[in-house]
Amino acid sequence: MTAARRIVPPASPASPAPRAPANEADALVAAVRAGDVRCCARLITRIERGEAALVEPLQALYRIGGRSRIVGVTGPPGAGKSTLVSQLVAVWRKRGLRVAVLAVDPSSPFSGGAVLGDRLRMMEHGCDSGVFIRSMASRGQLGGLAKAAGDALTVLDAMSWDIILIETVGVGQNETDVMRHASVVVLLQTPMGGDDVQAAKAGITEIGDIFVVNKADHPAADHTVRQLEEMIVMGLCLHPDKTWKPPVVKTRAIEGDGVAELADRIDERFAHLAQLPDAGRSQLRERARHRVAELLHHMVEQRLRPDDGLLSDESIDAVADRLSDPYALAASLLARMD
Ligand SMILES: Nc1nc2c(ncn2[C@@H]2O[C@H](COP(=O)(O)OP(=O)(O)O)[C@@H](O)[C@H]2O)c(=O)[nH]1
Ligand SMILES: [Mg+2]
Repeated sequence: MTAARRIVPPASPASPAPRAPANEADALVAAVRAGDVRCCARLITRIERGEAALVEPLQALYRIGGRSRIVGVTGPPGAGKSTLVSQLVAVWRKRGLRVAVLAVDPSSPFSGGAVLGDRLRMMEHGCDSGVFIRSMASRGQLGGLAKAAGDALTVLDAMSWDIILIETVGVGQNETDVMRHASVVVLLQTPMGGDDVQAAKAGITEIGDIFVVNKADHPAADHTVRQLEEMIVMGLCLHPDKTWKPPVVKTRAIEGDGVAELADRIDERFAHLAQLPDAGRSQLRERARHRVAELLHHMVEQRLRPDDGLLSDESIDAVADRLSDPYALAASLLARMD
């Protein structure tokens, strides 16, 4: 990706004549559109708290988004994701691109220890106004981390960063869900001696558009690269786009080796999606469908909270005591949800 091929101009106020916002939602939307990074950070904090009042601004922000390239980086803990993300940011900055990073780390619920580590590692970008870095940990958000991450992406996307990078630990369903917001997913592996690769075991290889074997300084790196390549040829990677053969890139993130090549491969995947309107379109539809399903799930969950009053203790007791059944109760609750 070169500066000349940049598809998105730097964020600038989209409305030429700023008017006095009628209410708080308008003010938030105007600030985000104008690229106000501090407002954006505050908004993400409110999203993390699960504030219901944000629906209106998020609706407006979603409608003006869609121009950022969203790239996901996932893989097991300690594989070198944060190190690689920081290096990718450096490569893209050199290419003249503005980058936002959302590090989603469910493993640090309270202390934020791992997240703090990520922040420190990325500090070299700390003073660069072309970079925005934000961590999200699961602080018991209502509706879960994946939903909060989706809302945060809506905010970042509305700011028209050239690239939005999402980093998650590839271990659970939550993380796979977060990756579904990305157009291009980079799956990180570390070298292993055995016959198997972690990716196959983790069962998430179908979400990887590009495979990275990091820690290329390790003696087993080439072996792991070959194994991954074999697995891809054998079709075990189950990539939904049959016209795309996921490349395998070897990196040494601590030194930045292979990172420019990875950025090129990411570029190629975006170019591939752009060339194949059907693949690009079906991916957009899949992402939209996922957003709707995720929100619907969240809305139903909210309605089932004890303080909502829809689901009474008596009706639950009736199911527990087998006087009623969960099928009938679920159907009647659905019918009563407006
Ligand atoms: N030997 C080696 N170590 C690396 C490499 N990349 C990252 N590391 C180290 O691996 C550890 C975990 O890295 P981190 O980026 O925090 O991994 P994450 O948990 O996947 O985000 C750190 O100590 C890094 O310095 C590499 O290419 N080679
Ligand atoms: Mg990390």
